[in-house]
Amino acid sequence: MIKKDTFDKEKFKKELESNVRMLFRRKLEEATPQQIYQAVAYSVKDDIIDNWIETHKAYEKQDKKMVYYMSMEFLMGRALGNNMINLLCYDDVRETLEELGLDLNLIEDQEPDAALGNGGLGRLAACFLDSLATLGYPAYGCGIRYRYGMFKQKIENGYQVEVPDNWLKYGNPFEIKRDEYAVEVKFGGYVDVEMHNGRQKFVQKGYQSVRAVPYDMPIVGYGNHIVNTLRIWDAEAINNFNLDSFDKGEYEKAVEQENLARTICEVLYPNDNHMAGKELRLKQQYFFISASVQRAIAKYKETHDDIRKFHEKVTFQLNDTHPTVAVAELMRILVDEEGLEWDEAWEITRKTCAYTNHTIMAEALEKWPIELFSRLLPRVYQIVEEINRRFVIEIQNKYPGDQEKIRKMAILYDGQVRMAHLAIAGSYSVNGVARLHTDILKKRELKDFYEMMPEKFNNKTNGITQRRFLLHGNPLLASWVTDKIGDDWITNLDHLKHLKVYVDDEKCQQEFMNIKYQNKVRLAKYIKEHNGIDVDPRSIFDCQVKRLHEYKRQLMNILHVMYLYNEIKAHPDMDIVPRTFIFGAKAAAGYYTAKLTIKLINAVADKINNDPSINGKIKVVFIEDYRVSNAELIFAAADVSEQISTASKEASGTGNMKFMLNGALTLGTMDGANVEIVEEVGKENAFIFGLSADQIMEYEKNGNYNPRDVYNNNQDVRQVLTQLVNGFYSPENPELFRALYDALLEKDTYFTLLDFDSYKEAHNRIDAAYRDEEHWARTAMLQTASAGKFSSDRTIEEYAKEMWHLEKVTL
Ligand code: OAK
Repeated sequence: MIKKDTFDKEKFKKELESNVRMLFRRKLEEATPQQIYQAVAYSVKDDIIDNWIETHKAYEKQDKKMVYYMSMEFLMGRALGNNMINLLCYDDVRETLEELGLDLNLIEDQEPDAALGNGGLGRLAACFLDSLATLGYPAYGCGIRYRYGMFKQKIENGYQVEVPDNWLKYGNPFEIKRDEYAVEVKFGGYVDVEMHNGRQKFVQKGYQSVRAVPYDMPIVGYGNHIVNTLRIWDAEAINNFNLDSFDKGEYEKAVEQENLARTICEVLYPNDNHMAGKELRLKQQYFFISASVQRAIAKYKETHDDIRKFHEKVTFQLNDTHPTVAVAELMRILVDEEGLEWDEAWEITRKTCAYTNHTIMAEALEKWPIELFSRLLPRVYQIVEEINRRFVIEIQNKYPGDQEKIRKMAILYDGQVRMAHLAIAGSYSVNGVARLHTDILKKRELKDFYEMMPEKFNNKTNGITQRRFLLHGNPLLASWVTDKIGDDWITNLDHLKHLKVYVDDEKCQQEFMNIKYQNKVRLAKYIKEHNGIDVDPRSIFDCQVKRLHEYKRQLMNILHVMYLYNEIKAHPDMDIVPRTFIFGAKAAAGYYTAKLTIKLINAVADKINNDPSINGKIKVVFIEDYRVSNAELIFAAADVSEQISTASKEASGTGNMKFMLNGALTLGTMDGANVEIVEEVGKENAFIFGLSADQIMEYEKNGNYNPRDVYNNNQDVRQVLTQLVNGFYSPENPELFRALYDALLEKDTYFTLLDFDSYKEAHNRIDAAYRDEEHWARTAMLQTASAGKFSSDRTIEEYAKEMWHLEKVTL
């Protein structure tokens, strides 16, 4: 048991009043909910600060190795509730606020989500920071302080409309600007060679530069007084020019530098699993990497005098290829600024960097045109050229005369810089994020690299933090679990297995399902407020919430709903367990098919929800602006978790784990981490369907799948497809969904039609299973009881022990 810190209610009330007075010149009774949120947040921050200072002192004193988790994205969600949970004061604060007539839930709702990420990769980074702090590992998250995070999604007339996310509008009470650590980052210009002490020195000249200024956010460990740091960089103009200057060149340069500083951190690119190839994006990458690497080296040098041992105290984890320019930037600093020889610098770099791959989607593979890369980063490009030259020699030595290998593996090829190849060449570790995914990397995507350097490759199956996704998101279930098995699960999720002795206990089953019911009521209320739709909490809540992407097959889900609707219309007395299909998904702003799928879901929802003849047997809900904060409500309320990606395409998935932890049964393909989920819970306790990854890859290789064969032989499929183009769901424009129809019939890249029957049959199994209340309750409990493996604490322990070789700090 972790002991609670002492909490002084009266002191907290006084602080709150004083904060409202100081910040807003108001009395508590006069303050707006937003002002009360700010005041509470500042009180909580006050609780954090001393621990934050002490943690960093301890790191310095104990001189432990530090991981820098480099990521373009940190999808943090809200901080207040999470910080209070980890400070062990959540219930105390809630009670104290109640005494003042205030509702903590409403106060938490005032905080905008810190949505500095798109989806899986960004949220994983956030879970990892929580686990690193909770486990006591020295760590920094390094990222960008986007002025606008992931856009807010509005649904207008069924269409997604993107609204800017001005998350900093009221300021961010938890962050601290650290002007003292600002550094300069240079772009463009050219490279000059100068002689220094008889040695050639490469100097960038004629560049534009910005001032990178870090903002620190505290990452509170659970109940251990540790506070790590998420450091996000903002860009400011370097104001070293004279505004009165009549020198036209100077003046123009100054204006350009101002513009550069203004644009660099303006907005997060809203693409998930997709590379847009925009120049500004490369600027963002180099901006935060150069700043982070410069700062990491400066910090190291404050307490160490031998740069050759840098890798003994520092490791850089590269979250996909987006931060890969770190490999070259570290080389640049070691060679140009620290004066090391190439070979020494390369050894240090290779021992410092490690790369995680998060997708096998070809369109996500980062490749930058050499023209752009070398223009923007002239010195860094020279270094990449040299890395490539030497890497090609290595390949030649290993495979003499094999030109094909060079074509496939070189870093520079066909006018492009291949970032994954740079990452692999410059790292000591390359990992996938679920067993199946890592196997596919080894066997297919990165086969040549695996064969050449097998020792680098390893798997780290993803995980999620139970502190946010059970303790905070599902307080009823969390306290029930604690009543049954104690609270060790909060920091050791394996303990959940002790719930297994209760799965056959009827009373426990009832308690468990009663909690699920209350969470469904909570979500139903949210849906009523936000969508104006009445949903029945006794219906099966069947949920698919994740980014909208063709490979994730939201389209297959809605096609199946359309099929069910046809069935009910054709057989009005059909006996079916009422079902509420819940969707939540943002589509990238420029992703046409994804946006059209959102329109289709909403069109189907409108028609079905307003058809009294089906007696509410099925309902469809599209939750607007799916994000971390409303996700917590959805996971807690779900009966069925839809994880239906085309096998081999979803690297891992983490939503699947959040649903499982909250007792939802998986309806899924054998893809990503679903494979391991099924392994933990037992195949008989999940609804598995569809082609296997091997089968899919076989079809892809042979090109012998023709969706028209399914269309011709399957009456149900034919009917729903026809309804896409006959105006059934879009009478005002029958052709509206033509693009979806064509994509399915012409190619069906993601095997939706081929998997449809098997998917339908899995849904039938769900219908049958739900009728046996006792069995369902048992199976639902088993999900929670089997979720232990999927804690990000386990994942981080694996990274820390097997890759990073970190030691825990002691306070
Ligand atoms: C985003 C942009 C580029 C490349 C990958 C991503 C991404 O979000 N990938 C996702 O990462 C998650 C965390 O590892 C996985 O669980 C998802 O399967 C994967 O799609």
